[in-house]
Amino acid sequence: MLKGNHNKGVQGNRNGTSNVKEHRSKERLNLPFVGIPSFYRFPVCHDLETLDADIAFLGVPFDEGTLHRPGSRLAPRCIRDASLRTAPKNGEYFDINRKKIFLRDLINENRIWDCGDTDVRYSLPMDTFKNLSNDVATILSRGAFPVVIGGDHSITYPIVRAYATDPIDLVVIDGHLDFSDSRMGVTHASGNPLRRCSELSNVRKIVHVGIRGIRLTKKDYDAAIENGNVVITDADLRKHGIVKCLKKAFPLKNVYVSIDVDGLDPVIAPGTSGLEPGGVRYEEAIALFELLTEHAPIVGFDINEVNPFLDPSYVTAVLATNLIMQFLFLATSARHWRHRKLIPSKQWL
Ligand SMILES: [Mn+2]
Repeated sequence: MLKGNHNKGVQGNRNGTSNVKEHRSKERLNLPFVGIPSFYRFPVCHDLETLDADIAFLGVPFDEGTLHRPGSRLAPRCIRDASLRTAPKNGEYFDINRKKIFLRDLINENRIWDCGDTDVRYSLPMDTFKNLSNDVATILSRGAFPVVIGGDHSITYPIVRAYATDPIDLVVIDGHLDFSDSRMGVTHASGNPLRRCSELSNVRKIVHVGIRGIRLTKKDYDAAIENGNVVITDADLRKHGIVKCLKKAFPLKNVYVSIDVDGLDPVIAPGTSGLEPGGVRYEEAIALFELLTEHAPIVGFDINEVNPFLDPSYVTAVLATNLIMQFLFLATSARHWRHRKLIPSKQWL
């Protein structure tokens, strides 16, 4: 009974039928459920050595560092899918809050690419980390800004060690410090990445935002304070607001931003393994991006710990797609964008 009017050569009408002319048009609607999903439908780069981009998306489908419920290995694919809802229309984004168009030139000049996923050597996490460091160093060597989609939070250390930029300051939204040194020989899981980063000679300051919960040990907290980290708790945010809290950590330089979605309120980010009541609100995360991008050049970004198994509603993946884009809107329109220092560590090339 599917008798489309186009078969009869009749002009389209308001009954929802198309006409011949439109049917033959090369223009596509590319609805979110149609086609091959790349991040936000950006073009796909199959060979990092030939990458010619300003911004490079990289997936890391790895969750062998998860303490509790695994599944974040499926986040890059899920976030690609969720991002199709927010793929740019007409080669640009319009932000209603700021009444401003973003990313137009970068999109129209093909400066943003999806570089696929780091190759995961399953059961060999250190080999996976080597692949990840190599991928990030290669992206940096091509002059592109990496946007990395995890994976559990253990991926942040192999990313940061791929930089030779000096100094680097880390700003991390997270419910936890992730500053554990070693537990029964475990040193590279999702609870360790910022401790490992602190051991890199070019990492200067670490700023934790959204810390809360009752699982934190005093030993890890004392170690973070002794290292000079700035710890902004959930209670600090409620009492003083994000602006005042973050300004305490200034000045910062060459900022690397890492977002563990468990840093956000589980009410808006239920799909993650490390749930903690309370936490950073969406508006506070955006305000943090605003402050940071106005303050200093940004050198990299990752978002991690989205677990699609724990969130069939997709709300956490959609949150991630919005956070990524809001971050890119602000970073690319900031005056510091052109001064970003993307220097790869030769060790990982
Ligand atoms: Mn974390």
